[in-house]
Amino acid sequence: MADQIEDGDDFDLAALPDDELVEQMHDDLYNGLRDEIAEATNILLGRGWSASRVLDEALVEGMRIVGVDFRDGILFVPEVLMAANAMKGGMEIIRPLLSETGAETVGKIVIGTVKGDIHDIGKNLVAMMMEGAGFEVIDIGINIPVETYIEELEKHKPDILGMSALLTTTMPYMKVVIDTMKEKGIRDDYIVLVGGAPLNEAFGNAVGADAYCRDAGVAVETAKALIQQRRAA
Ligand code: B1M
Repeated sequence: MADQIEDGDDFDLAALPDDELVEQMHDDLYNGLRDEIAEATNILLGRGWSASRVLDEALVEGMRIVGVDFRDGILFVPEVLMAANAMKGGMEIIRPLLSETGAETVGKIVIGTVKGDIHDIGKNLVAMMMEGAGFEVIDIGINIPVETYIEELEKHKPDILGMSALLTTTMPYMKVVIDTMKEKGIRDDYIVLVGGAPLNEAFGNAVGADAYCRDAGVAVETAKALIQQRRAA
C-alpha cells in the first residue's frame, strides 16, 4: 500500500492529480474512510471521469486489494466491514449515474440465509464485497424459506443464487432449495454458490451447488470466474 495520510482534516484531496487521488482512494478504502471516498468520488466525476471509470479504477480496484488482504489474513472482519462501508459512500454517488448510462454490471446475485438460520454477518460481508466488485446484489435477508428463494429468483432473474448457513441443523436446507429448483426445471438457469462456517467443498458438491465459497473474497472470485465461463459458453 502507498503511504497513509494520517490527518484527513489538513489534507486537500482536490489538490491531488488524478493518479495520486486514485491511489489515495485505494488507501482510504483500505482504512474505511467513507467521507473521504465520497469526496474523492465527486472530485473525479467533476473532472470528467465517467461513473464506470471511477467504479472500476478507484472503487473496485481498492476493494480488490482489501479482498486480497482479507483472504491472506492481513485484514479481519471489522476492517473489511469498514472498507465495505466506505465503498458504499462512493457507490451511493455512482449508482444513479450508472443506471442513467445503462452500464452493464459484472453480474447480479440474489443472496440470503436459509430457513431456520438468523446469522447474517458473513452473508452481509459477502454481499458488500460482491457489491464492491461491481455486482448488483439483492440481499433477501435471513430465515429464507424455499418459496421465497424461488420467488426472488423469478422476480430478479439474477446470474447467481447465493445461500448462507451457519448451523449444522440448517445447512441441509440448501439441498431442499436446490432440489426444488431442479423439480421446477430452473436449476441450470442459475449459478448456485453456498457458504458458511460449517460447510465445506464436499458438502457443496453433495447438495448440488456449483461451488462452495470459503470466504467473501473467494465468493467474489468464484462468482466472476463462473459468470465469465457461462458467458463464454
Ligand atoms: Co450463533 N452459532 N447461534 N449466533 N454464532 C455459531 C454459528 C456457533 C458455531 C457458535 C458455537 O457454538 N461455537 C453455533 C453453531 C453450532 C452448530 O451448528 N453446530 C451457534 C449457535 C448454536 C447459535 C444458536 C442456536 C444459539 C442459541 O440460541 N442457543 C443461535 C441460532 C439462532 C438461529 O440462527 N436460529 C445463535 C445465535 C447467534 C447470534 C444471534 C447471537 C449471533 C448472530 C448475529 C448475526 O449474525 N447477526 C451469533 C453469532 C455471532 C455466532 C458466531 C459467534 C459468529 C458467526 C459470525 O458472524 N462469524 C458463531 C461462531 C463462529 O462461527 N465462530 C456462531 C463471522 C462471519 C464473517 O463468518 O458467517 O462464517 P461466517 O461467514 C464467512 C464465510 O463462512 C463465508 O464468507 C463469510 C465472510 O468471509 N460465507 C459465505 C458465509 N456465508 C456465505 C454465503 C456465500 C458465500 C460465502 O454465498 C455465496
